Amino acid sequence: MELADLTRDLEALRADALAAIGSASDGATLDALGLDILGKKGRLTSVLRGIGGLPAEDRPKVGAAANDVRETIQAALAERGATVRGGELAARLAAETVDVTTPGRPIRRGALHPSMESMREIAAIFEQFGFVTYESPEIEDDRTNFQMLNIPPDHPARDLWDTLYVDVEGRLLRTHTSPGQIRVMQSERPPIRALLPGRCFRYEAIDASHASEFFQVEGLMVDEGTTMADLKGLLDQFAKAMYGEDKRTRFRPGYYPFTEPSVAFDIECLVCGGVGCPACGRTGWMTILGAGMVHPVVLQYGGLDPERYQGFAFGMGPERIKMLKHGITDLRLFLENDLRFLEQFR
Ligand code: 2NL
Repeated sequence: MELADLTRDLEALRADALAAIGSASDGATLDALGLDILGKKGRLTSVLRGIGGLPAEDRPKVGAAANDVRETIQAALAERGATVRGGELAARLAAETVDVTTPGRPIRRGALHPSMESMREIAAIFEQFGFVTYESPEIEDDRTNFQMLNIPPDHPARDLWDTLYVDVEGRLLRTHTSPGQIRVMQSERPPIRALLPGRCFRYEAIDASHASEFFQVEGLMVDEGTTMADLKGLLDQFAKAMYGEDKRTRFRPGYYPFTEPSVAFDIECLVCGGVGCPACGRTGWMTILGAGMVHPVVLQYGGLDPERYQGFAFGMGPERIKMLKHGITDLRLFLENDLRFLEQFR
């Protein structure tokens, strides 16, 4: 082996390597080339194997030339590497771009049923007055649903609540949420401020204002020295919060077996403002709920001493509260689940 041959082989390797590196188009090819040329078992190593056959004085020259070739190739690998890897990154970034300005896919949200929404609106107002919401069973016993509310078995008032019975002796579907208030009185100590929303059931001939299933929201307050004036003030604030601060309200006499005295609570007609129109039967007033002072006998059934405690109670239909607000004239719309009706409350 001659010095000239080795030098020529080295130069050939350099030229060949630079050409291959120059035409490599991706990082993986460059990595393979680097290994093939400069690796332990690479082409440079095999060229240098010939060094052993050279005269001793020629060996350093070949060593220097080999180092120069190695550095040139390393520099070319690094430079080409920077170029192709930069291109690869740019291509990947372009391919994986997320357009943050693309409008999102609309999510179809659920909405509360208007009966539920109405109950929540009512509760939100009374919660501001310190009322706490309770729930109680839909299946009741005759005693709690009727007798403890001063409605004995032969009382004519039972005609007002045509009852749906269940297959268990003495059990029925509650006709109002009042039995829940009895349970609250039995389990809590005054001062009591309870709100009781819930589903009620009656055996009714169904028409625009009667259904066999409906909701009721009842309120109960019991404390020492509670008066009718407290009831009027509270309901007046409720009506103003629900229908507008400018609305006038009134009590007129009513009858419930569980309250004495009993009242109907009216608000000035939301359609005519009190002048009189077909919507209010030309009276100028609309009844929004019934109320009264809790009958002493009912307080006693609730475990409270009527000599010490007085209370008031009120009950309303959440559907009716919403019907008055929106001029809806048929209660059945709340039960039919017709989307054309429900969608209007989204
Ligand atoms: C109405 C009228 C009312 C009550 C409910 C009640 C409950 C107890 C004692 C006394 Cl435990 N009263 N509740 C009182 C007056 C009226 O509801 O027409 N609701 C739709």
